[in-house]
Amino acid sequence: MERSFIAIKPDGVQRGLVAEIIGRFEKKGFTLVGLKMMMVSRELAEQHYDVHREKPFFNGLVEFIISSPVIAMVWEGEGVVASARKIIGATNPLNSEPGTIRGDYGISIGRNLIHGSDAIETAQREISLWFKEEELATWEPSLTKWIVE
Ligand code: DAT
Ligand code: MG
Repeated sequence: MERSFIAIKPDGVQRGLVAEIIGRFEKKGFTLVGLKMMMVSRELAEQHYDVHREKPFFNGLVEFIISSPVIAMVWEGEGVVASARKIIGATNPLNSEPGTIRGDYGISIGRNLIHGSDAIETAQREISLWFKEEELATWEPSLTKWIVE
């Protein structure tokens, strides 16, 4: 079953948006299979954002991610990777549609609240970077038959 790595960044936690953000994925019908609150090490932040290592915003991005706790999650469901990106909205919150998380709650690209994997292969890499296998719960909610035909 498809899985995505989703993280509420320090601004989302500091602003008290944890329940609101988790609720959007729950209400959509996706299944939460992993969740932890953590201070992120510099090493993990740099590995997570490795593709952006040469970008001018890389150092600021890493400093931001390690500055305050993050909620790291794995969500499961058919099409979850692409769907989560839609729920999250465009990278720059001023361009994100209203109704998306970034569109509803953000203004600045450096304070865009949430991370979501951008492709299935990226999700697999990010999940194994952030979670040990035993931290993930494989389960089928009894509601599934009322959500997926
Ligand atoms: P996304 O988080 O939508 O996948 P990304 O992978 O291109 O976006 O960039 C990762 C994060 O880096 C993004 O959420 C916020 C930050 N970022 C991206 N572009 C930026 C820019 N031009 N200036 C400052 N921060 C930026
Ligand atoms: Mg990205």
